Amino acid sequence: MTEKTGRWQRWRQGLGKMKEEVKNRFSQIWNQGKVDEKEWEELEENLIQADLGPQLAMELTEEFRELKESSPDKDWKEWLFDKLYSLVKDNHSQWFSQADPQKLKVLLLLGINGVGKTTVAGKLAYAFSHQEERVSLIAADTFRAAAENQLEVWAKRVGVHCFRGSPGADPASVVFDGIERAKKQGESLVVVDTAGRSHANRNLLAELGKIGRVAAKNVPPEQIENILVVDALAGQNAFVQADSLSQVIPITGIILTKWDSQAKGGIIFRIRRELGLSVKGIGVGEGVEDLIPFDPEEFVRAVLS
Ligand SMILES: Nc1nc2c(ncn2[C@@H]2O[C@H](COP(=O)(O)OP(=O)(O)O)[C@@H](O)[C@H]2O)c(=O)[nH]1
Ligand SMILES: [Mg+2]
Repeated sequence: MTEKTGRWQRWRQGLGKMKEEVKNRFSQIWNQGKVDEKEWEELEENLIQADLGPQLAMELTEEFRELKESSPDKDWKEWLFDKLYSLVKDNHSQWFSQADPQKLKVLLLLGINGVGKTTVAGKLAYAFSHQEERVSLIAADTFRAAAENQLEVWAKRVGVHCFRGSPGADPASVVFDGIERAKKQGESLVVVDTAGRSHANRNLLAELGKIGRVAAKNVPPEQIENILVVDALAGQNAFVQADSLSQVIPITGIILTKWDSQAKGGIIFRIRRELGLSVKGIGVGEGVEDLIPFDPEEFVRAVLS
């Protein structure tokens, strides 16, 4: 199997889990005569298990129940498609949609430790350099030399420059210097890797705010994407992370990682509904090409196919 087909296969496998939970259950309930209270509750529970969250699970169950009871001649699949699609159709999958292509763009990666920020930085540098962008990486995770080395390995693999500050440098100053350098080099995009930040650590959060302000001061807002990287398995935690980080920096989109390790997919609907943030990409492995762009319509079709 080539790396390319493997990547799409892993994307579909993640969908498969949600399919089982969601589609099959809807189908079963629709086709049976009488549905008792317990079965409606089970449907709701299944939707929660598929990571749609309690609010959406309740809403879908109630609306589906109403449809079954009042319009049994309706096409429930069409109803479900419309319902699910309405949740994701306004997702802005495009990067930097208002940006001036002549000017430098900055893509900041945020999130807690271990979610896959550094890996995403490498994958994005790869993807963008194949779209005619002149890309460099900035290592703003200055706490551990190992973190910078890891980014440097990605930079070599992808064939882009990796900007590093002096050991222990203030990350905001590294971002400033990295942006200056990229401008001088006539580059079109810098991808900034940052240290993991838990919502519990106020100092680190304040520092992230500072990084965001340094970028905002040197680059116009339409040239900046502040991307929250979350593990697709994070469930409720993803929402806690988004909440705390958005208090120090304006989040412009989300990348979900580790889709290949038992993700359930419902989280995408929940992110749209509860955070209103756009999903920009999905990580499906550790390879350089294992980042899938998010297409809302294709996603819903695949869930219900
Ligand atoms: N299976 C899988 N592993 C991933 C993915 N993205 C990152 N990883 C792994 O997750 C671990 C942490 O990634 P890293 O980029 O260092 O996370 P960071 O701490 O946020 O920078 C590494 O072992 C990565 O190889 C993904 O999409 N799928
Ligand atoms: Mg890292």
